[in-house]
Amino acid sequence: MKSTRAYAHTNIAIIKYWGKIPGEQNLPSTGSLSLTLDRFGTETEATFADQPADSFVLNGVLQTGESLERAQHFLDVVRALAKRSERCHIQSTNHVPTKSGLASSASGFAALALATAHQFELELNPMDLSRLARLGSGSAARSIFGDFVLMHPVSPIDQSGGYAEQLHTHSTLDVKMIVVQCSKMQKAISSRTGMLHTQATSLYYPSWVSSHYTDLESAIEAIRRGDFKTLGELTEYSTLKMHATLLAAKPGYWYFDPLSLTVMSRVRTLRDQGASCYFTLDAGPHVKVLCPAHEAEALAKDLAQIPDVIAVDIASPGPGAYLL
Ligand code: 2P0
Repeated sequence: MKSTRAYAHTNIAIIKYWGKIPGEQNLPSTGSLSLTLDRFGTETEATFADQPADSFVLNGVLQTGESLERAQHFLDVVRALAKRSERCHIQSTNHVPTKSGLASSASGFAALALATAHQFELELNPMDLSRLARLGSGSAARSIFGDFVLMHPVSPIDQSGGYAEQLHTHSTLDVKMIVVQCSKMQKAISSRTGMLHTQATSLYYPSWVSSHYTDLESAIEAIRRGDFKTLGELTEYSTLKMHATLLAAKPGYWYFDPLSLTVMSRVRTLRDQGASCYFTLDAGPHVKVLCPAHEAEALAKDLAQIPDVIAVDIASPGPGAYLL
């Protein structure tokens, strides 16, 4: 097989993942629940290459340093699983701003997992493909699947869990996610660095971990019932709780900009005026707004009028990762 190409969409967590179980497995300390989007994603091609080490080109730029090392480490795992030794050239294009809190590592490692698993002829079921993607990036485990996705929490008894699965419901919810881009800057603190710092120093971290399970269960239940209001309230609750945990680290830090706060305030004002819309914020300044599909156009139009907003896109629930 000469090369394999795969595409994965980004996903946005409704109930957030933040923090890791110590060890090499990149196991999350919380479960999470996300929506895979039909906008934004990563296309990746894996090719066997007669060269001494793996190479990695992202958006046309040959990668070095940490970015290359993460890809090489991931390929080492795939080679070990496949009991093979070929080196690879990886070519990726992010159709999403990189390192800005728009989950480029989620789509990036999901596409890399799918492309390399096929390239090395690994026969993985979807759950194990999700576990493989998690080794690259926790949120990538969710981008293997489409629509609402549950990342199972890890059991403290036997460490089972740690893989994602599409949430099979017959929900009547018809939602959109409006992505409001608030900055062109790349984030200064990577999610990984931020998580480790938070769990090492934040006064609120133990409560963050112990309270997530209830949020997760309540959100799943809300989706099943088609209860958008409860799901929206939990979306804001989880993101604000996560960011409060970061603020309570030592030193505290944040990913939002003044513009992010302006957008979040506007979402609350629109809600006071009768709209159904709830914000969420990840490890970057962009604000995502969950809303019923029929309200998306009007809300997006309103949010686009906020001065300095860079772009507003309406995303629908999207598919899981696929081969091209
Ligand atoms: C999430 N985020 O649930 C949370 C909310 C950002 C904020 O997962 O270290 O890039 O590669 O496992 O997956 C971003 O963290 O971290 C993330 P690693 P990842 O979407």
